[in-house]
Amino acid sequence: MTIDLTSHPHRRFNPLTGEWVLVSPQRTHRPWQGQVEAMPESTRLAYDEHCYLCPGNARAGGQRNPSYTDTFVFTNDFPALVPGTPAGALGNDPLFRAESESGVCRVICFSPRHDLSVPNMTLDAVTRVVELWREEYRAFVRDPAIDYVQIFENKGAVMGCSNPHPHCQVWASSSLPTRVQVEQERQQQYFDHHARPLLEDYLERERAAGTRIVYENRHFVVLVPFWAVWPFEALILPRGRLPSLAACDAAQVAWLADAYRTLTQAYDQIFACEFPYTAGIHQAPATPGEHAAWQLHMHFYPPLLRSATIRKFMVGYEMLADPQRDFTPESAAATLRQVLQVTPKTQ
Ligand code: H2U
Ligand code: ZN
Repeated sequence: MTIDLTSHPHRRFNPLTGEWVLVSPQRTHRPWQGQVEAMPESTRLAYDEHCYLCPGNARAGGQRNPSYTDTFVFTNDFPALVPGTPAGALGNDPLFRAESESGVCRVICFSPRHDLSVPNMTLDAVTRVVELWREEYRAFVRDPAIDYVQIFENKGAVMGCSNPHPHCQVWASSSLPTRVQVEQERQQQYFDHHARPLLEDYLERERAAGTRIVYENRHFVVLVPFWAVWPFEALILPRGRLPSLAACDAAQVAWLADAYRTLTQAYDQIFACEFPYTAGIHQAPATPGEHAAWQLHMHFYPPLLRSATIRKFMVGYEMLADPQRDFTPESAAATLRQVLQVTPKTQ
């Protein structure tokens, strides 16, 4: 017997991570009397003299930013990883394992404008951000001490972002982080069986189904994954083989910027607010080799559920058993498609 994904509780499997999500579409009308987030601030100045990321200002670490005019990258003044940590481990005790880790943490300012963010920057400006990601990744591929480069953006105070000035972070590490390792193993297993990248096959199936597609351009597709956990979780996937940013040509960089900007514009329309999220790129390790099983992709994990002030919490059953959602990924995709028809304003 087949199942009715629109009205019956069911579990969905994430082939990238091996995790399940519980979907309970029958529950979408349950009452809510819980926490309401404070409304995010809406008016910001183009330049804030107290901001440590604005051009010309002093940072918390004491250094002064140049008077930059588009993007600006610097080494994090309070880095979680530092280069040249002496190699070492705790020994062979399986119950108390520890290994040294080294790396580099960088901060990328997207724009000199304190009041902008990706959805209201120009396409050219967002393209320069993605170009810089590619440059950073390529530089770390040449560094034998670095095995992985995690690029991520925390947006909004609700996501723990310390400053509204548009920026992201780059953490380059000497080993593969756990989630990347899991995705690598699962993509490799799939490739070993099917001789094709998992995410390339997945995208083909999604495009045939159509129900979870949000937006497509020449080189990228934005969709709500079948296994989405966060209410408006999304994935940007390349059309065709693309293991990493290093393999992107100029056109792919620009179209990735377009997909990133378009999705965040849609997000801002859902609840008419600056939609918070954590987003980041997963891609092939920064090590030599073809990495044929890998397909670059960008995850978006936004917490808002029902309004600019009501978020989803990952607590209770989610911390102890499986993540759970009420409305389906298909209905989230339909909402995103619908709001995309409203023209957003730029800069
Ligand atoms: P968020 O993306 O979570 O807001 O973090 C901003 C980073 O900027 C954070 O890692 C760094 C912090 O260490 N930072 C500096 O490197 N210099 C500063 O003057 C302030 C913040
Ligand atoms: Zn600023």
